[in-house]
Amino acid sequence: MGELFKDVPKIKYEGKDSRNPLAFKYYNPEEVVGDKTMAEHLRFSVAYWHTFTGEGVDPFGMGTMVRPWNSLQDPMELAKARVEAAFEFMQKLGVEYFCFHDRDIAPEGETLAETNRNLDEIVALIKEKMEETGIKLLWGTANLFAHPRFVHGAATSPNADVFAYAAAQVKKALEITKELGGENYVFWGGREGYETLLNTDMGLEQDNLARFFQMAIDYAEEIGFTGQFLIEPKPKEPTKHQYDFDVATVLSFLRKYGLEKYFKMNIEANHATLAGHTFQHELHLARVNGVLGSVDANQGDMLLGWDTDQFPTDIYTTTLAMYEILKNGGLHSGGLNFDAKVRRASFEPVDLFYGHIAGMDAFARGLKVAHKLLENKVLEEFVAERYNSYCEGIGKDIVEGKVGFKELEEYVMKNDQITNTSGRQEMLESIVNQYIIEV
Ligand code: XUL
Ligand code: CO
Repeated sequence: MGELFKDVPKIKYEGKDSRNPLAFKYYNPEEVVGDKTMAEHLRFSVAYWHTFTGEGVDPFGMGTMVRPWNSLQDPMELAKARVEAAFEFMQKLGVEYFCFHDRDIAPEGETLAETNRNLDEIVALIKEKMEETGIKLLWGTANLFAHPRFVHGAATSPNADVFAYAAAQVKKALEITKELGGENYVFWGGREGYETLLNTDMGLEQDNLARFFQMAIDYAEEIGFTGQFLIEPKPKEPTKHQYDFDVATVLSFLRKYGLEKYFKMNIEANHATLAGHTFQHELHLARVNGVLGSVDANQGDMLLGWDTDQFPTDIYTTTLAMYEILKNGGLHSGGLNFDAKVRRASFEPVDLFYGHIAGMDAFARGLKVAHKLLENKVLEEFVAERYNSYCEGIGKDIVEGKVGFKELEEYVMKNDQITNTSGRQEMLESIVNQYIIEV
């Protein structure tokens, strides 16, 4: 089809004084921050589904997106044009990773065998493009929620034939993720949840979900797929109650079934806020439990109660997110995947660039602020000091397991006049603001 985004040149870093909307103001891929370049820290990824497959449909109206490939009728021709578009887009943007669901990249056929043949054809084309451009696959996944067969769920469906179908689909998705050198494989719980407990055997459904994960682990081992398995928590939508509600729920699920050593988490900002948490809370909880694997970088709208998947532009949030990521020693095989879509009214192809530039600049700025906060040990020293009572005396004895209730009562009998110190929340918030403004 030739060049598809004709009016858009390669996006360059022009610095904070630039007024060119098609340029980065903060994201300078080569710039070194601490011990790595920005590109190495941030590992940005484009989400195939929103950017190349999404049409801008909402419950009140049809698709609005104007795309250079819209005129193609044949589903395989359309799929091929999207591959061309994806690689042109990612090269122009300077993003090195992408993520996809199996059904984003190739259409379903009449049978599973035909669907798999469609996939193979497109995967071969994607592989060629990856070799040509050096762009890599951050993660692959399977869409186990869109087709009507998954109306009651996939691995948690009451219908065993659906469980089997989902297994066959994930088997193939693992194979193509391996074929394309995918660094991770994601399970987002699609329709794995329930609408009403009046018709649901939650115990069996959760046992089956664990069985399904174990089968995926076994098959990955069999084919030599060594990428990281990730679970992406979300509390609701599409089902009223999703089993992978939040980080805490997923951790307890994994531990119950002895699966914890095989999984890390893919934390999505909008899912965190839907669960009543901040993005930082979910990243922090995953980090302190050693399971912060990757990030779906987006933001929700606090006035709307659903998963709006907007491009992340809130620098306060990206700063605190990057703070957690730096404290995690980076994302390792994970990355910052823009699971984000342009608004339905931002329907021109160039809006796809504006959305990603906004997100990349917001995270680049967040990275620099977070790095400075850490370098100057601004919060670190305050937190260390706040818990200092556990480094000596009775606190040290508690931590080292040397005392029980009897010894503690004995201690308190002699030391029952408590002195507390201020938590200084407002002072700390003000310092974070100062860094955001000045760095
Ligand atoms: C849905 C969602 C998914 C996953 C991949 O809310 O975030 O797109 O990221 O299946
Ligand atoms: Co997501």
